[in-house]
Amino acid sequence: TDTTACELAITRLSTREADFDTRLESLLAWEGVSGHDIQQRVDDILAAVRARGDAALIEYSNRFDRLAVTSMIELTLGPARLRQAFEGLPEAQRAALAAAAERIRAYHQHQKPESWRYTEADGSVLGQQVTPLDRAGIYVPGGKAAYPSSVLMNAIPAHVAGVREIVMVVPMPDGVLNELVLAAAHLAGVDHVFTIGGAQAVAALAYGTETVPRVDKIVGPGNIYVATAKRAVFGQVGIDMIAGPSEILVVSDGGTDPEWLAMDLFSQAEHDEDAQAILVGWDAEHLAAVETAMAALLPTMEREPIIRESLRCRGAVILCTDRDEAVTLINRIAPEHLELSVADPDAWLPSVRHAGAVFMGRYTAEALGDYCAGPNHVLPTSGTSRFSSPLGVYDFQKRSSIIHCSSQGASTLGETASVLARGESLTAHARSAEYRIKK
Ligand code: HSO
Ligand code: ZN
Repeated sequence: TDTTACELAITRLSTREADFDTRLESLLAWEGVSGHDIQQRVDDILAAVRARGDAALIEYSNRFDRLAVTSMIELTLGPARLRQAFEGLPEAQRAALAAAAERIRAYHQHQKPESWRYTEADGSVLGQQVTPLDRAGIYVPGGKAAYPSSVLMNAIPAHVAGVREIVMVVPMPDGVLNELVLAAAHLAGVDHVFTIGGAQAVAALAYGTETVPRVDKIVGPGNIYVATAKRAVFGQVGIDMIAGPSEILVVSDGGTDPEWLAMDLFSQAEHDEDAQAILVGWDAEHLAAVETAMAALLPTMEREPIIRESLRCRGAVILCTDRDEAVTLINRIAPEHLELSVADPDAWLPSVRHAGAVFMGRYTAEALGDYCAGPNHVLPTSGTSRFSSPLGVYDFQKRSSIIHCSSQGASTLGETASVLARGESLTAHARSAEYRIKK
């Protein structure tokens, strides 16, 4: 006989089991590496765009996106076209997009690092000057992965940072464009849009062509070809982190409505089959109630097949013994998104050492952060929150060290520098410093 519970396949783990560690490891494992084949094809595309510029871009776009364009003009959208996309939206969408953009801008305004300097007793001044990048390139995927919210999240920090020119690329498969994506570009302060995608778009941004300006850094998600191309051009330009599939870790103390939690897990799982949704708690009955809610809600979901597959392959419900063990799990998993669905999340926060974003309390659904709370939704995935941070204003700026020696400062430092330079047998260094020592 069929029971509802059987309809949901999700891994159940308990920290009490002997093989828990191994099972957790294999659940979390994610290999984002690309094969030799893809590497080779990407290298060819990069070389062609580098050598032949616009002509190669046009050829690849016609081939991969099934177009029939003859000039880059057909692959270029100016500010007027972006504004038109925004103005053509239904009022509710225009208002929601604008409200989200405003909140994201306000949040990132708080992030702006300041230049600083200090003066030493001898009058020497030392400091750090913060400068925005000249140009940033935003990659926006086409098709089902095109998220207007991601356009806002990638471009607004660049704009707030003071980047002089923001260039966006988005493929136009079969000539189809997403008006919401263009409207988001308009709100986010994007200067030019080129309707190109794939490795060829990354190459155009990295090397520049007759039409596409060369940028200093490329950010934004993409498929395996885009990720491989970004890795290959790194060094020529800066890149953001290369993201793995999206993940959520929900920790529940048992006091949140099981349906809310089920839907929070689904909201991550519906992104794609590789996405990961994990629930942790120490109240076995409550965890079972969330599973029951998931089984009941799943058939009502538009993206049921994707959610089902994601939960089956990468999802888990983990029973632990207590709060402390839950904290240990959080830091071990180092999730991209952490929902602390507990009565007193502030009491937990100091023990959370690794998480891309922390959603505090029963009301803070990840979905609110994905769209409009204000913080960035581009976050470190696959455990990389151990050493990296959300995309932010600081990713579009760099720092220059400032050194201004007074005559007395140069004299004092000269003594130290001279000794060290002679130790390295670098005589020009030594003499350059010694000239400035006061007799
Ligand atoms: N959860 C995704 C962001 C997103 N969700 C965009 C909806 N649209 C990765 O953080
Ligand atoms: Zn999402």
